[in-house]
Parts: sequence; C-alpha cells; structure tokens
Amino acid sequence: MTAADLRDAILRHLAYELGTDPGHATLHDWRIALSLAVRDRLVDRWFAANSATRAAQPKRVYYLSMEFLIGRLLEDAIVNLRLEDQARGALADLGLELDAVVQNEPDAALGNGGLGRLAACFMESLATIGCPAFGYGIRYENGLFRQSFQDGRQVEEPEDWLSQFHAWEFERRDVSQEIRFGGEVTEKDGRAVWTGAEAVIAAAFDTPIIGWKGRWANTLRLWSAQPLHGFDLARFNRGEYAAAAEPEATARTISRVLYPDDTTGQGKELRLKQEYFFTAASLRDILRRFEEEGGALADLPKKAAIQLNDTHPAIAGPELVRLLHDERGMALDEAIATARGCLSYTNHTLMPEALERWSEDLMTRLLPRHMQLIERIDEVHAAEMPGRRVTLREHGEVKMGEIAFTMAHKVNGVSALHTDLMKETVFAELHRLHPDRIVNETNGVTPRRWVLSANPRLSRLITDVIGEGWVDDLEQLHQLEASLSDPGFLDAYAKAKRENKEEFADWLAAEQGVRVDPEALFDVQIKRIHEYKRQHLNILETVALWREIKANPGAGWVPRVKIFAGKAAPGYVFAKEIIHLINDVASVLNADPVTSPYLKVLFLPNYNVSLAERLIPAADLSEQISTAGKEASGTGNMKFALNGAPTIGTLDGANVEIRERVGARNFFLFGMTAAEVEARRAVPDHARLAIQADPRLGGALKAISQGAFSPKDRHRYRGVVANLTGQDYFLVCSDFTAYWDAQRRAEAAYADPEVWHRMAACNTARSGWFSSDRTIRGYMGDIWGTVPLVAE
Ligand code: Z15
Repeated sequence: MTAADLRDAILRHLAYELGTDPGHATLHDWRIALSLAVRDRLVDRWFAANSATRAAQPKRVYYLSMEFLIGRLLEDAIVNLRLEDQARGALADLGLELDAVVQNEPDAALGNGGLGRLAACFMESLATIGCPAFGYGIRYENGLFRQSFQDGRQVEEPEDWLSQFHAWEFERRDVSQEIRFGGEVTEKDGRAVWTGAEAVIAAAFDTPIIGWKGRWANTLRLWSAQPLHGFDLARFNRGEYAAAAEPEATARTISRVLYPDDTTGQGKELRLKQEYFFTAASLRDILRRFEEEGGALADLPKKAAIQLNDTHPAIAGPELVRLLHDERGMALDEAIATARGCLSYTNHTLMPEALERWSEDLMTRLLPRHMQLIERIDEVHAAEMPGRRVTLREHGEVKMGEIAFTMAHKVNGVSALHTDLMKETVFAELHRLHPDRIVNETNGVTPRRWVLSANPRLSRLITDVIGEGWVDDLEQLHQLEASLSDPGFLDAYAKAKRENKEEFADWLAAEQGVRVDPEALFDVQIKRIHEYKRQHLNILETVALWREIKANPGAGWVPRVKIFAGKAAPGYVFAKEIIHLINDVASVLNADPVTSPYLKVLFLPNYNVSLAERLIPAADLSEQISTAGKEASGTGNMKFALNGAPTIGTLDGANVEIRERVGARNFFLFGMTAAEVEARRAVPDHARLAIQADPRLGGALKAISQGAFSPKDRHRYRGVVANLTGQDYFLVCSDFTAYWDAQRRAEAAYADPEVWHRMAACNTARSGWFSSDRTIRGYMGDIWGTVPLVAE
C-alpha cells in the first residue's frame, strides 16, 4: 500500500462513512477516516488469522480480566502494520500531521493501573507471537474517572470514551449470552437446576488486536450488559414513562462503570455482579466454540487454557463445574478435574485488603447454586488432601483466592520475589499441599508500544546500530553492549534523551503552562497513589532538600524537577491527602525565588497511558520506592529502564530482577529488604527512633506539621504527620535516610554526563528480558501448553 492509496482510502471513508468533505472535516473526522482506512487493512489480517485458527483447531488461550487498559489504538495499528510512512505521507498530502491526528484519539481507560495495563501488553504480545487467544472482559461505558485538581485536591469527573464513535470495535449481534442472578435451586432427575430470577443479556463487542508486522491478530471480546426486554410498553401505555425504561437502566448498570479501586476491594454487590456477568458469559462462549468443533467434554483441557487475571474472575471455578456437572451431566469429581485442567490463576498482590472475600449471605442471594458447589468443592478437595487445614470459607465469607488456587492447575506470581513470598505467606498451606502448583512468570511490557512508538528517537538509534530485529526479540538489545564504550554512540544516546526532554518541556509549556529546564534532572514517580508505593517518602525528601538548598543556596546543587502523576481511589482518604500535600508543596517551592532554579515540583493531572508514553522517554530517574515486599512486580519500572532512566528503588517486586540485569552500579538501591521490614516493624517506636536519628527528616515533618505548605490551614496535614510519626506501617521514616543518601548518589552521577549516559544506556542494553513476549512464552510453556500458530 502506497501513501497515495492510503490517502484515497481516507478520502473515501471521509465521504461515505462520515458524510463530509475535506473543506468541512474536523480533526476528529480525519482521525476516524484514517482509523477506518487502517482498520480495513487490519481486518484482512484478522480474517487470515481467524481462518487459520478455524482450520487448525488448536488449543486456544482465554485471558479473563476485569480490566484491559489499552489506551489509544490507532498508533498501535499503524506501527504494527508498518504503515507509518504511508500514513505520514497521506496526511501530509491532505495538509495534516500524523501526530496531531493520532493524539486526537481518547484513551480506552478500561483499567486502573498495572493489572489492566499488563493485560493489554499481553494481548499485543499474544498477537505478535501468533498464539491463538481471546481476551475477555467488560465493555465499560465509563472507564477510569478523569482527574483534575481544585485547590490542590483531587476532583473526579466521569470519563466518557464511548461518547465518540469508537472505530475499533464490531458489535456481534449474533453472539450473546443470557446471564441470570438470584432465584432458587431445585432438583430434577437427580440434577440440580438453578432458576435465576433476574436476567441480563451479555452482548459481545470485538476489537481486533494486531501483532507486530501484522503477522497475526486476535480478538478482545468485551461484554456489554443489555436488558432482556428493552422497554415495558404496558407500563408506558399506563402513563408510567420513567418506570417503563427501568428494566433497561437496571440491566445496563452492570457494564456502566469501572470500579476505581486498585489493590483494594469494596465488597459491593454490583462488583460481584460484574465479575459473574463477564466470567459466565465468557465461559459459555468458550464452551459453545468447543462444542461447535465437536470435541468430547473430557478433552476440554486440551483445547482451552483459561487464565484468571487475579481473583476477579475466580467464580469461573464453580461456574465451569456447574456448566459441566449440572448442565452437561459430568460427574462432580470429573467436572472439578476437567475445570482444573483448563483453569490457571495469576496472583498480583499479597496485601490482605486486596484478596477478595464475599459474604456468604450475598453469595447465597446472588449465586445460590455456586454457594452449594463451593461447599462441594471444599469437600472434594478435603477428601483429596487428608489432614489439610485450608477451607474455602471462613467467618461467613467466601475466600476467592483459595477458590482460585484450588480450582487451578497452575498459580503464578508476577516476579521472582513475589512468587517466593506467595509460597511463604498467603498460600503457604496450599503450597505445602500442592508443591508443584505455584510457578513464577515475571511481568513484561510490549516493546512495540513502550519503546518503538513511544520513543522514536531512541528506536532509530538502536535500529541504526543493531538492525530492527530487537522489536520482536528484545534481548537483541544486548548487542548494544559493544557500543557502550563508544563515545559517538553515547553522544547520540544522550542527544536522543535530550531531545525527548525538550519535546516534553515544550508540551508542558503549551498544555500545562509550566516551564522546566531540559538541563535539569527529570525525576519521575508515576503510578497509582498508595501508601505502600510511598509517594510521601518522595515528597518528604523533596521538602528536606528544599530546606537544605534554602540554607545553603550556593552549594552547587544539581537542578532537579520532581514529576508526579497518578490517581487516588476516590474513597482512599489518605492517598488523597498525599496528593493534596504534593500540590501544596509544589505551590510553595515553585514560587520560592531562591530554591526554584534548583528544585521544582510538578503534579500532572489525569495520569493515563498516553501521558506515560510521553513522560517515560523524557525521564532521567525512575522512582520505584515501595516498602519491600509490597509491590508484587511493577511494570512501569521496566518501561523506564528500557527507555534509559536508571531506577532509584528498593529490593521489591521486579526491581530485584532489573537490578540483577542492569548491574548494581547502574541502579540506585536503598532501603530495607522484605525480611528487614518485618523485623523493623516489631521494633517499638521505630518511626520516632528514625526521626530522632535524622534531623533532615525531623525538620521536614516539622515544616509540614507547622503549616509551612498550608499557611491558611495549618493543621491540614495533622493526620498525615500523625500517621508517619506514629504507626508508620509502611516504614517511610525508617527508610528515609537511606533514600536521601541514594538521591545524593544519583545526583552526583547525573552531574557527570559521561557517567550518567553510560548508566542510562546500560539500562537500555540490559533490559531486553522484560519484554512481555518473553513473559507470554513463559505462560505458554509452563502453564498453558500451547504453541504459536502462524497464518499462511
Ligand atoms: C493491580 O494493578 C495490581 C495488583 C492488584 O492486586 C490489583 Cl487489584 C491491581 C498490580 C500490582 O500492584 C503490580 O505490582 C503489578 O506489577 C501489576 O498488578 C501487574 O502484575
């Protein structure tokens, strides 16, 4: 396809799809016309992959996830179809710029953070590898809320990505499932019959996911909840106009909005309904496909690998048993074994508040048959494992982690450390009973989005030196090793980073009205706001540094810009106070004529995938400072390392593996280990002792508590300070001094450009293992037992 072909296709779509012409088209119209033109090419590849799959009938992977944080899709499609030059040329002909058109697309924010973004990277890698797979999730009408600040406080507004025409999905009217809740269980001919009382339709919307070079494409199938009977005409005729629309509204609430909580459950009834809704619809779809291909039920595990992304779809265990046993007459033991042969479960956190538990009352009311089956599964499992102490229920609650574990043939953690801790803590007893079940699959990120598209300058440099094989074989980045002592290469590397920083600074000035000096160290912490991630450790160090600069402005400080971004769950009060504090500190520091040439603080609103794509290539230093043992893996840490931002971080999650690979000299390590954290917590008054030992910490806390950053409301941070000086569960105070020292080491390294650029380039050259292609190959070999199938 030439640029002229693509231009003609764009014009055709502009006329016949959008009904407008170049003289009247808005940027939005052009974006849709380009999307449709690109989509045509993509659909051809999608059909080819689908027919190859139909012919081969291979084992398929089914990735069940409440969240798919996919972001924008147009650029992905253009890059993977290798249509970039053509698209640039075609748009230039039409007087447009590709970047502007691409950026017109709203993010699909159907996820909260790491877990949802991981699912999106996995979908792209599955397609690149050519592994036949479906992603299954929910088509939320409103994704994650939009964040803005009012007087420094987070304000949430609804996100409405679907208010614009969404070019990437196809509604499948022929594929829908009826999902029921409540009702009662009776018996007929010795079989349990569940008659659900309330019914909704799960309607399928398919988005093709294209792999690198268009070699393969899979489907992301998202379910939308729709009423069984749209509109109550009888009520309408009686004049009850609002009531007539009620059944429709009630059904629709199920796929209305994404719960905005990351790693903390809410235990809400609607959430359980969402979980069952999409899990049940997906399993029926999987069984329908299997039965259409004429397999014998006992062979289901040979044809379907079903991955549960966290416990959110854990009801899949009981539901699959129900479909096999109640609805298809398979013996209970065999149904459990068959379901287990298909299912596997990924655990993403050890934090107790994130491990889902549902009250037995709620479960019995909504899913009465599943409650019975959970009891039966418990009995069968007990019979298999005499002397065991694990139960699936406790204190009137159902434990979803235990159900997922019991019903899975493999359970995986997401980094080496996290997997070890899983074996020692949450699943210690189950691990003893099933010592071969837990495996590790360290997370990864897709290099197509996170290097090739996000960082074209670095990508061009890499390709100039080692060719373009790295894009789908990221360990080839090791070939850069030979250039790490070549001053010409390091200069080019430094130039790419410098230009990325300048571009980011220009964007900041244009979009946010803030000026920063590209010469300064860009120190970046972007992620959900959570106590365990310790944004407050970062801001405490910032305050301490400000005081130090103020006391001695002539001491040759390395200019630094501290950049924060991230959302707090709307109900997480402490996280919102941290946001407020960072914004308050920013106001004071940025207005300080003495210190602001050396130290600025920015909190960018509405962090999302596109902002990450902009920011990461411009970052110098990557903040990964969670309390050791709390961050299961992290994936932002990998994106920064690949893009040449060394980490300042703790020995937590995948940081451990990043450090092993990039080398200890190219990583600013600080802080207690997971074991030391446990020991320190047992020390009475650990926070007070740490404060007494470090006047910088004491001074920073004092400034905050005396209202230095909230002069009109001096006690605003009383709660934050009390938390830190009191219980300090996340050991912010105890890690402060080590963090301060690590920051000074980072500064010293940055002050010597030769040292710094070599360090940054080492991070790029040695992080190739963190490709999600490697992760997916791990799942295929260790968990799914599937192999790639390549079209044609
Ligand atoms: C989430 O984003 C993560 C864990 C969870 O339990 C939930 Cl509910 C959401 C994150 C982890 O915090 C992060 O460390 C990990 O990298 C990511 O999942 C993907 O595994």
